[in-house]
Amino acid sequence: MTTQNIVPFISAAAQESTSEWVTALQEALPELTLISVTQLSLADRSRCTVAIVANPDPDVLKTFPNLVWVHSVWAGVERLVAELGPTKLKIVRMVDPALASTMAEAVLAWTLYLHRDMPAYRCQQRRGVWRQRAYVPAQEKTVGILGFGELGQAAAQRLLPSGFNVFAWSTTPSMLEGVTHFCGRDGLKQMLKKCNILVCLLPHTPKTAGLIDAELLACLPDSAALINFGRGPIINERDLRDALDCGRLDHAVLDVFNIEPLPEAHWEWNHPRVTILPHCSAPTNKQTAAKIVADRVRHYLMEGVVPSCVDVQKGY
Ligand code: NDP
Ligand code: OXD
Repeated sequence: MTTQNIVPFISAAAQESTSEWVTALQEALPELTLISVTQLSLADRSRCTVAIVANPDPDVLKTFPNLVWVHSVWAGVERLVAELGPTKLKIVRMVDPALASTMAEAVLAWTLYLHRDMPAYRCQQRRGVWRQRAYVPAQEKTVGILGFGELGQAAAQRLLPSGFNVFAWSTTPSMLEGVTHFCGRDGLKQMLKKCNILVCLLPHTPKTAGLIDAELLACLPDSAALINFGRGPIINERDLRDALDCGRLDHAVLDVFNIEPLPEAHWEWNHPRVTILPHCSAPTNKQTAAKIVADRVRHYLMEGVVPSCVDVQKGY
């Protein structure tokens, strides 16, 4: 086996998930040998310039002195960026249209859940209450999307045909037809005033950590709701709890948390205004993802071209 024929898979995840990834990647790269890091000697490791990773232990990455780049099978790479610190190693993250489509479906599903008052009807059912609530058409509701990258744009494209007004907030203005765009903190406050449902699809970076705080939550109209599919630390947890406790925020659908799995004793589990999801809004499809990774690794090994990378200064 020559070294350029070996592509290591480096993961701190459970053995079952590692084996599934190695199998999917091996099928997508039949001309190369995919190997879990545990099976590679130090000599083999020193000859690798590219690796495929899933939240790897940074100490294990250090046993690969000649790595030029790693391809993360995760879309969000904040942990890898933080754990590596200043580094010359290039990080490529997962961008997969199938993942974006799955996320867009989740955004539509949970937007409709909130729009059609499902948490309130569930609560009425528990109490044996037969009461029709006022129906407000989607055309009279605004969904605001925080973060308008691969996932935010796919979500907007799924929301628009259902009739919602769609607003978006990001660093760079986007030109997606039918979407009203906002930038900057003032722009965000302006946008929030109109959002009945706020969807967070931001990456977790030093600038977004704790971004959604009491001041911003107070900008939302009465009975607004929040969906967080980005990362837990983007929402100030204490401010979220206060807003839910006093009913300023009607409901929160949370898929991502400061600590995952969410600890058993955590307040969010039993809060009547919270719906908990176990980081399942957009599971990666290993087959489609493996093909994307394979194309990039193959192109690099043949042409020496490293795909477009995460900006480690910005953190995404
Ligand atoms: P992208 O990098 O494509 O998009 C990120 C967006 O956030 C861009 O529009 C960017 O703006 C914007 N943004 C970043 N920082 C700021 C800021 N400080 N102020 C304003 N806008 C900002 O990422 P994706 O859409 O692919 O993914 C987003 C996140 O979703 C991931 O980082 C991950 O955390 C999460 N995720 C969650 C999953 C789940 O199952 N819950 C699954 C997959 C991803 P600009 O481009 O203009 O700089
Ligand atoms: C994520 C992912 O970043 O599932 O959450 O890829």
